[in-house]
Amino acid sequence: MHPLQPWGWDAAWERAAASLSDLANTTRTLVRILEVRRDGLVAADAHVNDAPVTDAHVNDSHPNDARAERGDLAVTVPGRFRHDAESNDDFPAAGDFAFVDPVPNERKAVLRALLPRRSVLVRRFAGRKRAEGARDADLQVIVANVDHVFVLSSLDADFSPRRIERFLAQVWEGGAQPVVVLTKADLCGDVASRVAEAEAASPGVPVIAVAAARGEGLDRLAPFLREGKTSALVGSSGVGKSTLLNALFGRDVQLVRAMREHDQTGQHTTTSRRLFLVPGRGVVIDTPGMRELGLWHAGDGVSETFHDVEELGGACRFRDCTHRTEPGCAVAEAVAAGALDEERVAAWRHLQRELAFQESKERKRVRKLRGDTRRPDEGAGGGDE
Ligand SMILES: Nc1nc2c(ncn2[C@@H]2O[C@H](COP(=O)(O)OP(=O)(O)OP(=O)(O)O)[C@@H](O)[C@H]2O)c(=O)[nH]1
Ligand SMILES: [Mg+2]
Ligand SMILES: [Zn+2]
Repeated sequence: MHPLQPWGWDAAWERAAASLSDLANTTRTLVRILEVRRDGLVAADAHVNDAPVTDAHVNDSHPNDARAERGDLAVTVPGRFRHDAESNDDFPAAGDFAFVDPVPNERKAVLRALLPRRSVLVRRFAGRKRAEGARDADLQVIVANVDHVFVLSSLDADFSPRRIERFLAQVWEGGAQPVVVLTKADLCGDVASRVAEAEAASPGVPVIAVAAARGEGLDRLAPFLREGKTSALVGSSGVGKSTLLNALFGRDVQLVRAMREHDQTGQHTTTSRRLFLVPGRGVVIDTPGMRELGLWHAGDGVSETFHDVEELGGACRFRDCTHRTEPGCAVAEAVAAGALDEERVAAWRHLQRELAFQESKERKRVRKLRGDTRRPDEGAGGGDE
């Protein structure tokens, strides 16, 4: 068995690594990046020592311990990975597989190249806020190479089908499979109708209600949490991502917000993205709370999320119908007949507008990137389009 197999390594990754033949011949060490920190990366490695990596990341010390655990490899990132100011697509993210050059006799290595990503979750920064690790980038790859993204939404006052729709559009676009998880079911008097609302907002996506603090509903997540697969937990701060991870683990590996604190303090209990190897359940990535991922090049994702609106729209008289006041509008007819929620059409329209704006920006960026010859390890990084 390949030592990285529990971390998601498979035959397709083997081929991807082999195709980077110059690196495969000179550099023999492959890693999966577990966490991105200000001072470097924490990785699980395949070749540095002979011990199986299966229990490399089980944290026997204090949860959220700042020190690297025994078995983890500390990887430094050479400056050339930060050079591209337009976009930090090439900057390593939690979940990336990479080649590294080990430092002899130390649990340290230097990043060499990333393997092309299979899927990404990208976050867009509004205005001038910067992504970690990049000088000016307004984009950040939050996690790479995930099979399932659990979009968590709590069944309390903050419940919002519209927010679920926006998360789903991003997940589809990034190439992962979404699963909607409604948390804190114990706090909700009418779980069934909330589930129905969430299902209406996410056609074709499983919707699962859980009360992770009581261990309820976790077995329904099992089909997605398989060995060798990677899942990420996303959602607003306080929805219960870390509580769910701890419940899956069967013990506390991540800190959870103290009970009495309010969710509205703006404080995040989890502060970085991190991969955990959960025995029998594959790899699970906990993330700090995000209300939104922002929308970036999410065209296909919008179509998936709103395929009911778009399917009906195919029967409208005009091809570019905005489903407002146009004659012969099949969507307006469906709304009038009570077959389609009007808010859903408004949400679709809102995303369409944002999308048009993003796409014009992105076309400029792609043109610029094409002419950019400074990029290190051409062909080894990025790979998401
Ligand atoms: N009643 C109830 N409370 C829960 C449940 N799951 C989580 N909580 C509570 O919700 C609060 C936030 O939980 P966390 O797991 O820290 O939330 P998080 O999503 O990891 O938050 P960030 O790390 O800030 O993004 C804690 O006080 C938990 O005890 C649940 O199933 N039922
Ligand atoms: Mg957390
Ligand atoms: Zn129409």
